[in-house]
Amino acid sequence: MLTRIDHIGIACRDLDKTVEFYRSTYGFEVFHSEVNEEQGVREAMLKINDTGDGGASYLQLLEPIREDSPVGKWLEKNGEGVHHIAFGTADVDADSESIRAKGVRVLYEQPRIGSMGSRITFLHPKDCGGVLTELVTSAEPGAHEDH
Ligand code: CMX
Ligand code: CO
Repeated sequence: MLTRIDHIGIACRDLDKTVEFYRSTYGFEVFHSEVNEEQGVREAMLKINDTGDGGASYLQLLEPIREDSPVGKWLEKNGEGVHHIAFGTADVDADSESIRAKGVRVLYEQPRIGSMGSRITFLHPKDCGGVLTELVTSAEPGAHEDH
């Protein structure tokens, strides 16, 4: 069951500058940052609020580390802006299978590793009204200490 908006993914060309915009404009601080080689991004997670399911909602600021990555290609075509939304679930495997059974293309056979050791998959934007949609199951508390 999908129980929260886990994050909104925002594509940018300069992560440090974008982090500074969110800090100076809204007062949001970086909760966590990392490079995800497989996804081709350098990213910062800004925690906005806790959620009723025990999780939290974030902004995920994304700078491509390769031009031919999903975010690199998207930036080239669209410029900076909202790239995807992500729903949180306790069981990404079950939810991706049930959504796949409804005829929506799930991009990965098995979930992959996302921010902070989470497990993630994506639904094809062409099957979701033009919205690239991610499903996320957070790592167990304590599984990823690198905040
Ligand atoms: N939102 C909405 N539509 C998108 C999109 C996005 N973010 N990215 C691509 N599309 C659309 C394109 O506009 C294009 O539509 P048209 O054919 O009408 O022009 C179509 O999808 C195909 O786009 P493309 O540029 O040819 O790109 P690809 O097919 O190579 O890749 C996708 C598209 C969704 C398969 C790829 O972006 C992907 O695998 N995404 C999942 C991984 C990802 O986004 N990782 C970065 C974030 C990591 C994280 O959140 O942790
Ligand atoms: Co994301």
